[in-house]
Amino acid sequence: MTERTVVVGAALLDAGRLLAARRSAPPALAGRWELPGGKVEEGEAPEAALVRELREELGVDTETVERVPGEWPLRPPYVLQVWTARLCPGSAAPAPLQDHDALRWLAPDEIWDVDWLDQDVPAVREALTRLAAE
Ligand code: 9L3
Ligand code: MG
Repeated sequence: MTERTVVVGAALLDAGRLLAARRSAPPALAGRWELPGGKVEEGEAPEAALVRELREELGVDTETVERVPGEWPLRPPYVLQVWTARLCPGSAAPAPLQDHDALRWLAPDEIWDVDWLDQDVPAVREALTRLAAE
């Protein structure tokens, strides 16, 4: 039995801004904002899962930069881990292709303007300290 499944989220940073994505599903989470990402598959490295999820969900080419320290509980058995990431040169701009219906690049003073998923708030707070160092 798998007792713990990692969900990876991206603090995608560009020009001193953080990307926030508004979920369109499931109904319980729709309308709330998150760090985009998803479940790590069996045998997949978390950083590879994150690059794959961002390609699927947003149509972008990215690379992970560093792990944001910490791990946050989601609905069991899921836990959230977060990496900072950046767009590769020549990547398309992010677009809400699946699971999202809006995207925003947030400057540090706009971070709390969106209604983040409760479970993402501590991760966003940590990511914000990295945004200030950009
Ligand atoms: N989740 C929470 N915060 C996040 C992400 C990427 C995911 N930043 C939660 C929502 C779902 C579960 O993890 O309940 C799996 O995510 P997804 O595969 O639906 O994106
Ligand atoms: Mg997802």
